Amino acid sequence: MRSFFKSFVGKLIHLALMLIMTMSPTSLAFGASWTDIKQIDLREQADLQERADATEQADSDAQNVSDEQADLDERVDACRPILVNPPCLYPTQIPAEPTQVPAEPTQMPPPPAEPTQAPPSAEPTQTPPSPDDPIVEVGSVFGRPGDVVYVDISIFGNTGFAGFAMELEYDALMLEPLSISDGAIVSGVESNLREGGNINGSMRTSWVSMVDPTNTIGDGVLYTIGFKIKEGAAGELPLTPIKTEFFDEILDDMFVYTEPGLITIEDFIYGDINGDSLVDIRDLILINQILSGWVLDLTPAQFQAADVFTDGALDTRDAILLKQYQAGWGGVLLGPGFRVTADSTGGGGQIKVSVFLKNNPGIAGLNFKLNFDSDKVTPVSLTKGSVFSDAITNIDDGQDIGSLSYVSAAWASPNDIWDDGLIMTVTFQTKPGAAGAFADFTIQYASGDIINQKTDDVILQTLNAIHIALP
Ligand SMILES: [Ca+2]
Ligand SMILES: [Ca+2]
Repeated sequence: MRSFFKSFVGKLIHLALMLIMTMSPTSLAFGASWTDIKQIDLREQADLQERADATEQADSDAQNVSDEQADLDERVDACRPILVNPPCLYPTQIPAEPTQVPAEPTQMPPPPAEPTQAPPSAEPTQTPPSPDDPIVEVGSVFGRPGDVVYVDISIFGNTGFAGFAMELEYDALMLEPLSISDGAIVSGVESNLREGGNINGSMRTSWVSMVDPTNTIGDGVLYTIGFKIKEGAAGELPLTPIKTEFFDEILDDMFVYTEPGLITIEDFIYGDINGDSLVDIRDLILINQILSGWVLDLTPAQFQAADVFTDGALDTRDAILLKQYQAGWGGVLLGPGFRVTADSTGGGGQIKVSVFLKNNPGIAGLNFKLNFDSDKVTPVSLTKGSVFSDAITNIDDGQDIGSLSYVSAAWASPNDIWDDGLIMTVTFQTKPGAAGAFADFTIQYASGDIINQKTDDVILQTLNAIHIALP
């Protein structure tokens, strides 16, 4: 086809030249010179050549298209065995597909693996977290910056255990654990606190019955942690059990339901009327201004702080108490509280420890412990005072008072009582070899232990008898 076209064009050029050559010079005289004709001839030749080239190019293009089609056909044929898989027509996508295909199967296996992993972890967690199981409860208490508060970790609904391990999370910026002591139902609780150093917000405790490796039964306090509330602490500080394991004597899990605790920081300090965290002469000036009828815009917290003789009114009794406190009188309590005194003037190696209630804001129910160091002293007798005189103590059921590790008192009434005064006096005998040693007598109670008739918590400060030289 191409060669035929070429020869045809060649013949046309030859005929044109012959025609021009046979024309007479006269016939040329009509309008064009010989030179002109020559130029026309050359232009025509160029034009013809150009067309020939274009034809050749078209021919070449057609050949290319034909070649590409053949190539495409060839690839379609190559793809046919893979059935309908259009992307394989494109060489760049062909490698991509196969690499995606194996990738998918490798991604697929994990999902079926997960469901098989889930059931074993789901099974143990489904059983324990129910209040119908034995409950391990972290106590909740109130306190102010600078106070030491005691938090009980107790068990209820105990089905019997031979060992346990617990991890309790607390806010290390706000709280500093100072002590850990055994509760009523186990002794010898170990803790990372005993190792010393920074335990950094995670207190670990463990206990294994070394004496008798059988189940320990009964409900009560496992151990008690003493926390110091750091200066600047505020708000509610959670005490969260993050790991709790109990095992019985045949080494089976005893699943327990855990209840976290809370240390609530009181948002005012009795006597600190201007709220600068200090009770000083500035507060005394303020109470005098209040009593003089100055119009001061007191907030509810400032009013509560000023009502140090807690009767719901600001009067001369509050001012007198604040002045006595400023003057450094011993045993002055600003706001409601327990005051513990120790008197060893009776001789005979005995010391009388008395618990008083001061600035009573109205109490309808109360339950507290008087803690003492049972290595150094033994309680020998107890007499009740004028306030809560019908309270029940832990010796009223006939227990041997000498075997107690603390003295507890509980009292309840349908109405608030407002009396101040002596609650009880416990006489202690110094143990042999402990004379001259120092002992602490401290009050302990938790949130919910002291309430008014509206069942609101009543917060009592504690002025404990600390560092008492034993007779
Ligand atoms: Ca102040
Ligand atoms: Ca008052």
